[in-house]
Amino acid sequence: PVQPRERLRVAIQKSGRLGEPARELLASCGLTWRESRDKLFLYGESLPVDILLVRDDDIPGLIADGVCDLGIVGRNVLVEHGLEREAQGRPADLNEWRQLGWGTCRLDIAIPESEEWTGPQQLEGLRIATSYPQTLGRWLRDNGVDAEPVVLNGSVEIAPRLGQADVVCDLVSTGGTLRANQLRPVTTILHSEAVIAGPRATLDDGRQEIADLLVRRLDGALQLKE
Ligand code: PRT
Ligand code: ZN
Repeated sequence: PVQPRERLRVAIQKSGRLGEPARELLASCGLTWRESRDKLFLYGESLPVDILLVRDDDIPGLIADGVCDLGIVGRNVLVEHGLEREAQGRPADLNEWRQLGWGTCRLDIAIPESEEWTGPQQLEGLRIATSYPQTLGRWLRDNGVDAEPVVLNGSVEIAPRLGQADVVCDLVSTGGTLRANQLRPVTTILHSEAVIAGPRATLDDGRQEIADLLVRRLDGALQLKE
């Protein structure tokens, strides 16, 4: 069991694409902080809210385990976590408290440029390189396609050239990376953006009130941006 905590803990990406905008968003809610010596923690000064700086992939697990209360993470990571739990026969534990409108990208199937696209059935029996096997697996089931996910944690786009896979299922924003690898996107399986991830259940020890306050300020900050 997790120790009682009176302060809210929010997990955000330490570096990467979502780290800086997440800090800016929290700052726009009036949160000020000082950095821990090891640079893993930002101690909130103006509100009882601390920030934990982590790899994005760890954010859903940290919330699920009760180590953190909220997180700012891509929907792609959150959905993959939920489907993974489902595959283990466990109930969904997290959901999207808010969508933030930035960090947008698509999880697309991409095939070699030279090939025609006739539809999902074309993927039957093929090897598909991806970092999102659960999300891909759901889409394949929904489309009645039997294909073989090849799980890679980086450099998904070069897998076809290396002969590791036939096609890919990867995140796309400008499409430049796919083009550079002679691949073209043919269908989108998930539309993603940064979201506030939180537990479905109410928080304990007075942290729900702090979370409500933070989310109210977030809503205000998001509205100002519109
Ligand atoms: O170190 P850590 O594990 O925290 O970071 P990371 O390297 O796993 O993640 P990072 O920082 O690359 O991405 C964090 C989140 O940003 C993702 O989970 C998405 O929600 C979101 N996001 C938005 C993207 C992209 N756009 C994106 N284009 N994440 C990755 N990409 C990659 C994509 O995988 C591909 O390699 O960028 C390349 C394609 O970009 P284009 O512009 O060439 O199409
Ligand atoms: Zn990551």
